[in-house]
Amino acid sequence: MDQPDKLQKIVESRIKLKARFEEKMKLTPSLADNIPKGSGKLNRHGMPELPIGQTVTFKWPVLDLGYHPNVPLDRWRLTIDGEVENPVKLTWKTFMDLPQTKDTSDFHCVTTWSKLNMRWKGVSLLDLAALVHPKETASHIMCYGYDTYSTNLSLEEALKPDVMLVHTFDGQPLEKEHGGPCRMITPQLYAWKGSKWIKRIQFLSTDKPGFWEDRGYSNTAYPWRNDRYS
Ligand SMILES: Nc1nc2c(c(=O)[nH]1)N[C@H]1C(S)=C(S)[C@@H](COP(=O)(O)O)O[C@H]1N2
Ligand SMILES: [Mo]
Repeated sequence: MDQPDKLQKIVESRIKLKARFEEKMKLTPSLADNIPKGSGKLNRHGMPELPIGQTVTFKWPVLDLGYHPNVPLDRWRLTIDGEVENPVKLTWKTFMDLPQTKDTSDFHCVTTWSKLNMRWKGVSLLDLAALVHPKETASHIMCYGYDTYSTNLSLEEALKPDVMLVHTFDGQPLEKEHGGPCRMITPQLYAWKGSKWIKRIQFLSTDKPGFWEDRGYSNTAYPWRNDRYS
């Protein structure tokens, strides 16, 4: 298939996926909550800019398991597999050939700092899902990092338009300490749901806990409900 045909296929598949998860997505906290808890002006999602218990930081702290894997671009691979019709193993080139999205969003760490208005560029998870065609049975994903990290998400959260695999922050390549060359971001959930140094996205037919979810953190991780621990 040549490039325009491939893009056309992704666009068609994206529309179908959106329709398939529309109803479930409406029931997620960020769309269903009438009284999100927080303060400050309303953000782009119509929610108070600062979720309850959070403080704005202008710096960008580094939080992880302490090991920063080195992933040169020529050795970088992203596997997307599990409950999908078309599993793929992308190289940096095939990843960068996918539709590129720019977005500005916020970052809320469960340790109570929030960094607002971060400018990202990357590939939306919705487009990656459109590429691999999740089977009808697919309901969740598990994301794995090159540092052995893992974190899980429901598809109704993962397919929100601001969930992305980003390679560029503020016009510069994402720094290694923040998960470069490529990490995931989940702006409407606590930031631990976004794996740095992302290596694999596995589609699942049942939910299962990732690294922090297994260690007492909330499975749903919704900042405007102070939903930190389970
Ligand atoms: N691979 C990987 N991803 C990870 C983590 C990790 O330890 N390993 N930590 C998570 C946590 S708890 C947070 S708050 C954010 C921190 O991202 P930052 O270091 O860029 O601020 O990354 C998340 N993603
Ligand atoms: Mo965190």
